[in-house]
Amino acid sequence: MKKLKELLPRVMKTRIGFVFTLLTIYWLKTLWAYFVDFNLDTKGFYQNFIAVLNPIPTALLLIGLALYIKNTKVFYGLASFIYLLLFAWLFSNAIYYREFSDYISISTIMATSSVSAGLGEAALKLFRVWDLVYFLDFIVLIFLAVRKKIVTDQRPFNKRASFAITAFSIMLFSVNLFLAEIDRPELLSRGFSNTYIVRALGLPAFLGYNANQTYNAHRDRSGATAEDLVPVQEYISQHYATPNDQYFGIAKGRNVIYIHLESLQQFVIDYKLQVDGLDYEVTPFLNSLYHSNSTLSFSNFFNQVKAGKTSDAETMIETSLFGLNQGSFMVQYGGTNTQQAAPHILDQLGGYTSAVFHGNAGSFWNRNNTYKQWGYNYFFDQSYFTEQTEENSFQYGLNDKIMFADSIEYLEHMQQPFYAKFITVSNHYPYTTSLIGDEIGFPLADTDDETINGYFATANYLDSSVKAFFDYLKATGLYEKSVIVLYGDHYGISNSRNPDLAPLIGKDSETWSDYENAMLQRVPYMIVVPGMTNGGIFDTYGGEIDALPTLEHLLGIKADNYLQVGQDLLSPENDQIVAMRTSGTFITPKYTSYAGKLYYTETGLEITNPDESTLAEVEAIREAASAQLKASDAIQTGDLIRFLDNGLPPLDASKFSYIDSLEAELAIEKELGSQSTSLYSQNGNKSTVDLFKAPSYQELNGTTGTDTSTSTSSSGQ
Ligand code: GP9
Ligand code: MN
Repeated sequence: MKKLKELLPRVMKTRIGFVFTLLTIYWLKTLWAYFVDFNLDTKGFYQNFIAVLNPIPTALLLIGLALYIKNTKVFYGLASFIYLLLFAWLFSNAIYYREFSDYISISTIMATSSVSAGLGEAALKLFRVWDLVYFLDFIVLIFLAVRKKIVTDQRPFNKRASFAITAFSIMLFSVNLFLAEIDRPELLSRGFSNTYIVRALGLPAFLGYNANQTYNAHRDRSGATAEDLVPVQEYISQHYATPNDQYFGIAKGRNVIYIHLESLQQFVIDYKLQVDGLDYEVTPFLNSLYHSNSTLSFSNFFNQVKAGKTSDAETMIETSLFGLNQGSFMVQYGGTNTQQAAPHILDQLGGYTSAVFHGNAGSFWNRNNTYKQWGYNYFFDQSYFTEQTEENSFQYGLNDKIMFADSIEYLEHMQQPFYAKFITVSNHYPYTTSLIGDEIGFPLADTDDETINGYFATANYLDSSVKAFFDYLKATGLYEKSVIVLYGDHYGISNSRNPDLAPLIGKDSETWSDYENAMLQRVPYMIVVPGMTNGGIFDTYGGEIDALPTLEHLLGIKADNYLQVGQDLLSPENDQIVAMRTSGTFITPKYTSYAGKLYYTETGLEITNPDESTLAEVEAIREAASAQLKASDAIQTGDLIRFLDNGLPPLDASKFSYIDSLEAELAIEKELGSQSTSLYSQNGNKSTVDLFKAPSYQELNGTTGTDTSTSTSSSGQ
């Protein structure tokens, strides 16, 4: 301490010393915030290294600007002022984070109500004793000032040297950006989550990034008027596919349970992996659902995501509108646009309570903000579940069996009917890190690509997690009261890896084509309606954009009242044109246009010289696909639903909070008393948590790790 008292005035004697002192203090305070206040969710040395580095470049750049000033007073004033701004931004974020588990964005600042919710009256409550750490430097400064230890340097800093400092900080920032991009490719173009940006580039850079995004969104939005609704509404009414009488309303009033099957592709359904002459069925449970009479299964259902991946799939499933051509809709618009998503529609029309269960941080893909705009009552993210360890999770979150198991205590307190979505993660790239211990046993494939090799084992784990959850639904009786929808969000094996996958699915790596890449974009889509007997496998061509209208019609809700661009897949009027997000790319039962090439869908034959009539036919399809995307984009980027008056009352997103959700559920249960429809109440106020059982792979298959159910002998080959 004594040393510091001596050293500090000495260092601060020069202007550059003063700048570096401020920089060091800011850096230390940021690290304090990073590791005490924020949950940056960093994993491993590399990510931590980037986090420790990132406060320096921007702070040096900004505080260093003062060095250009000649006048002594102005120099010290400006340097301190910039430092204070940086500090104020850091500290407000630290406080805000305690309430919202997120960082302050431009739209938060502009929406004064939520700022005051975060930083107004309640703010005092959010202060902690430890916050004194943030103010230690001011105490030292006052002390030094009183002791007259502060001296100023009258000599202006060399112009060239000032420039060198600026250049150096910009170079440091580039290094920082480069390291961050290595850790997370496409960080800036895809966005992912505020946490990702902050932990990679720091708070000031996050503000710049967010400002730029907000500006772009604002520009499109402010140019749009109610007039723009006219062509969109026209498109939607012309494109509407009327319900199929046979299925309309068959699931009316039931709970809706969505199971998001991470990265699961349709080729896995009914697939058997051959290893050492033995066949291993990858998804035995999903296969049984696929072939059940109580399931509406689809064999030509395509993912339509782009860079927003999971978030694009969610956007389509919940709103029947596409993600963006660039980046993620949920990240860029999800938290601010007026939207009419499934939870809100079902709440208004059927009194549904809604929740999402997901074992990753709530800020990923900006879910915590988007879900409020979608009308989700509850969002049970990572913070509600068992603490994550190396054993029970990997970089994308908690393992699925544990996520399902931990969800039960919250699910059972939801009022029925409910709309609940479970987002799985274990079957996520790289497919090698999520399974350990007793879950290991399903064989790895034997190709040159490790990613492919691990995919089947994680898919099998996902399958047995889903089975465990279904067993629970059956044990509690929720099963008969629900309709359960399962969908794969997007490919798990990327096109560049497909040639290596080819031999496993009976294809040739050498002749592998873009047609085959296109066909592999199919994902499972199954609607389980317990009690129904006229299910089956439909070969209708469709995609994620069609899921909501399909569900609405099953629930007896006409979809044409909303700005949804998909079509009911059970409707005889369905056009069967699957528009992919990349322009000019589409799939129909007859033609496939993918990666700039045209094919016959049935045979895979490339059409290199189309005749006139083929050209005309293909052109008409191309136009239809582009009209669908155009209508969707107009709605999304123009925020057109804000102008819509279709009788659905506007939603007040600020009334939702995803903190203390169990308490909120219990309060409602208590208030309703004997009227409560939660499973817990219906079960005589007894918990059903014990009814969930998820045996591990080894418990199911014995410790040898060989499949006992479907193995066939190799001797006949
Ligand atoms: C993470 C998860 C993964 O929360 O949903 O998203 P993805 O990487 O598949 O887009
Ligand atoms: Mn995904």
